[in-house]
Amino acid sequence: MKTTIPPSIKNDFPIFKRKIHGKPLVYLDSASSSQKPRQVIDTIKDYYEKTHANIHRGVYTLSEEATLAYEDAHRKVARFINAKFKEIIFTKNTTESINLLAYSLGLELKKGDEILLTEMEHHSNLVPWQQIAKRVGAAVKFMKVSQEGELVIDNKLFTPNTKIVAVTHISNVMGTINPIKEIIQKARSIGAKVVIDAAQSAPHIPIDVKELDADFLAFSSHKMLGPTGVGVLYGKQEFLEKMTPFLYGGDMIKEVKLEDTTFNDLPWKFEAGTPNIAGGIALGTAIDYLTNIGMHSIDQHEKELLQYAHEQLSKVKGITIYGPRDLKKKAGIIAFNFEDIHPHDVSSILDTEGIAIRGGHHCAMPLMKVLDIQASCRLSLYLYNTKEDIDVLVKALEKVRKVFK
Ligand code: C6P
Repeated sequence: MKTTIPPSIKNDFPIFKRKIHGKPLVYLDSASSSQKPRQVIDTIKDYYEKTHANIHRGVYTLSEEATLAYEDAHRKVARFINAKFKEIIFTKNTTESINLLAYSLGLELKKGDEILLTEMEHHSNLVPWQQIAKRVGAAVKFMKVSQEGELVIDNKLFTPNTKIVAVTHISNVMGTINPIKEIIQKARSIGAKVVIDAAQSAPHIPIDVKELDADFLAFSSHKMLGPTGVGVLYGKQEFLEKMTPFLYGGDMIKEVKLEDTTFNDLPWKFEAGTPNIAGGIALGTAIDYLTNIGMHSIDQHEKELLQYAHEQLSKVKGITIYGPRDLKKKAGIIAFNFEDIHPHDVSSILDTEGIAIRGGHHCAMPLMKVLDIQASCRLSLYLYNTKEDIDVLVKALEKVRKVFK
């Protein structure tokens, strides 16, 4: 059976010409960061060769061209998730997008207010809330995670004191797809604002913020074929208009007097200082690339590969897989342990076969505790992966077993 996206797509990604320890690269770590197509790499090169100047400052050709291209990238991201231009803020990464919210929304909380998170959050959607809560005296509560890696949604946690609910859309460890529509509705019924960490969903499945009715949504360019150093924060315009900026300085102002300052229109009110112009424009190219292939096709392709990977890995003796057994509840991420071999050792030996997977706590230490493990191996899939990649991995695991026999 063929997968939705043909293996020839790898030709668009120059890195797949590389050999690692003399072997073709099998890249199974896109949840950490994706590889980049030629189009994205060329955009960065072209920009610096032909267009670079600072944005929103000069009234000369180069500055105007750079400004238009950077603003156009915001428009592309807005269309990608069905948002308005004013609702798309470029940040450094998902982590900065969430910090922006924690500092802006979180610092307005009072003693007795509650922030509701889950036990499966990446540290980026946990530590900022935890630390800001300490400052203001708010409480942080957590939705539990079952042994099958699914959220246990307890109505009692949604109280009149809950002001912010911040949840990951897809677990970066187990691939669990959380029922965010249900969570958003519950939050809505108690008047809490909802923050969706879409770092692992926006690159892989179609997202429509209007349909979801999400208040805020954060993701990173580098996990969706774009460059590092650019992140996105979507926020409903009505909320962003009222929020205080997180960073202050140039470009985010309308008028500055020695005594006080008025702030710029959205989205620039939240983009202080010279941004990553080339990176932002190249994110626009990544969005074009993903849109041309189609997010539904990418989703379908990854579902096919996930099923194949599960079938093949389940045949390997000594494998323990974490996360939902029902693959309909799971995205293209598989956390596993192999025999009692440390995930770092598994990863290092796989590297000698040209295979890149991640081993460790995956920046989700509290989840490791819930699963009662120190660490795990993790493979993660994207549009350029093939069934052959899985076959190479499964074969290489036998080599790992031999080394540790
Ligand atoms: N997860 C992983 O290997 P940044 O680093 O800011 O671009 O993304 C942070 C982040 C936030 N939320 C989720 C759900 C994530 O998966 C990540 C990044 C990578 O799982 C690197 S730790």
